[in-house]
Amino acid sequence: MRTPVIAGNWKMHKTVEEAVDFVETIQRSELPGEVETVLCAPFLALPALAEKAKGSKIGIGAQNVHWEEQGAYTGEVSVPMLKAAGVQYVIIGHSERRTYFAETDETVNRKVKAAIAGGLTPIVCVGEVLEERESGQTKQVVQEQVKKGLNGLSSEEMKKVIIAYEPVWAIGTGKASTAEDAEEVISFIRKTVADLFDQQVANEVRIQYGGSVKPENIGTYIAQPNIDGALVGGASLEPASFLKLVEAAA
Ligand code: G2H
Repeated sequence: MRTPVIAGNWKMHKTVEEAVDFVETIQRSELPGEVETVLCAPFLALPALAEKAKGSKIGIGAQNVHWEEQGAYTGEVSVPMLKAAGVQYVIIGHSERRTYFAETDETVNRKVKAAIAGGLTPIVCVGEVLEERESGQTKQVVQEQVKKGLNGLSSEEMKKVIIAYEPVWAIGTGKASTAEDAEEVISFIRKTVADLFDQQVANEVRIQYGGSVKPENIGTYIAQPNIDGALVGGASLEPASFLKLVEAAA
């Protein structure tokens, strides 16, 4: 009932030319219609990618955004700027931004609200660090991130959000969470959404897994009833690997 989303998070990889080459390569293959396919690229590549992907099954996303529309915020990019460039999605609150750029649940919340108000689909990342997992706090941590990050949204707004559960210890480490563990946390996140909003919203909202997803393991995640696709870093950088991920989700 929920359309799975496979989103590549290229992080700080690819020049404009490399990004365009990538899209041209994957456009030579038939993408399955029943999977929402998204590429989240560095800002510089976004206008060219959005132009290339226009009218195709590929959606284009940014990896960050500011909550104000304009102003004296050196180095930042706003929702209307992304919209004008043809961007449709934005990753918000990735753990790398929380860790290296001091993002908090409060800034995540402002960004989510701005994204939705401006017509972008937010992909909101939550996840625990290793010490939190080892001390049994995973559910408490993700519940807090979901509550604060999505605070104040209406049910209709919440249905537009995509949540990505990314255990921080599994990111780029090759140590993926098992599909069963990811399913347990993701079904808990869905229950949290039901408690905060209502059951219908919880049934509709897409929740992805992220953290060392590869063509070899994606099938195990997709097979879980509550996992609606993946947010993929390293394995999204090569067209052949990315295509395998999309095909596996169909
Ligand atoms: C988690 C993920 C993409 P990777 O950050 O968001 O990266 O697949 O390389 O672990």
